[in-house]
Amino acid sequence: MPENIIEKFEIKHLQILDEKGNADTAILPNLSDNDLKKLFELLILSRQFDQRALQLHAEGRLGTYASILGQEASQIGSAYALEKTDWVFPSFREMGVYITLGYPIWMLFQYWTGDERGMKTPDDLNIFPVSVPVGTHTPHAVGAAFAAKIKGHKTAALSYFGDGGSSKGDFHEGLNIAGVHKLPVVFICQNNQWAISLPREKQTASKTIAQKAYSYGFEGIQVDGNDIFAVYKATKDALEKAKAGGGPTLIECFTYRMSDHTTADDASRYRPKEDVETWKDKDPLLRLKLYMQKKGIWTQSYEDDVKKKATEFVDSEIKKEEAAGLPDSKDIINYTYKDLTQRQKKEIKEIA
Ligand SMILES: Cc1ncc(C[n+]2csc(CCOP(=O)(O)OP(=O)(O)O)c2C)c(N)n1
Ligand SMILES: [Mg+2]
Repeated sequence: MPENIIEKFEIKHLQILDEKGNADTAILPNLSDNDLKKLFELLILSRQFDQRALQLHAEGRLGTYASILGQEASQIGSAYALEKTDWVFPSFREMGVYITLGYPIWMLFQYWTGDERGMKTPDDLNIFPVSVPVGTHTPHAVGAAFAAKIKGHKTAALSYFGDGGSSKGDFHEGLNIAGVHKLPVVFICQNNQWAISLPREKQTASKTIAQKAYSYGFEGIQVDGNDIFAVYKATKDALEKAKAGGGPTLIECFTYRMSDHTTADDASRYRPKEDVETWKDKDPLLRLKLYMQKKGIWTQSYEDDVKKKATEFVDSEIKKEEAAGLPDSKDIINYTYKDLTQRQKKEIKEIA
């Protein structure tokens, strides 16, 4: 009896902009010079935020922080493809996403000092608070997509998580339901090769994370996560497909965590220095800069000016955050439930 193949799949890897700043014009997304400058400026601003957060931590002015260094294109490229009405469910390493959506930077600093008021999302932004528990927000994104489908809203939900997050039950439960109901949801896995000290090879035996989508009946694609054009294009296409009733997509952004896991970690204890050196050449910011230079829309004075403005702006946001003062100590009890329990009423009196 001949064997009959009843299912086949293949995984594409999308790269548009290479390490030398050359772009494949046949598949280049439609981005104006103004868009390119905005992307470049967002990359610089996010990097400045990140560096200042690390410095503030070292000075004891900020709590434990998770750096985004090296992952900026995955975050900014995908967030730039969103419409205002789409819903975003981030993990804890998505400061580039918040910044691209226009989240107040001083509030991001506030959050990382341990002050939860920083996560009181402004009313006009559809982004959920940081999820520190790994992966638990993916079912939330799926739920939001289900609601949008039932209500007939033309919106999509987007969940960000890491390679480590793809091992969680929440990931599989979320993708399964999304596939069954063909929901308008986009899953973005930032495969930065590490989950704290656990390397990608120990996370899963499958060759890509993208291929996991096929188990749930929808498309998965791997993109060069340090190529802002590839990330933007894949996300835009996936969002359009979702809103047109075509169902979910899993996008694996193949990237690298250039920093320690968080400020509480020391990656030099478990990963080779040479790996980090190799990835330096793939820097997302350098790549866009080289492309813009070839196009004649980058000059050194333009970059100096962008950097100066980003530095001044981030510093002024830090001042604003520090001037906001400490939260009311009763808040720790006030927002646990809608109404205070008998015991909480007693406790709150003790604080006062
Ligand atoms: C449910 C849960 N388990 C464990 C942890 C501890 N933890 C924090 S981050 C992390 C690794 C996450 O790796 P990955 O999903 O690849 O994201 P990355 O940190 O690389 O961005 C772990 C195990 C947690 N926060 N939540
Ligand atoms: Mg990871």
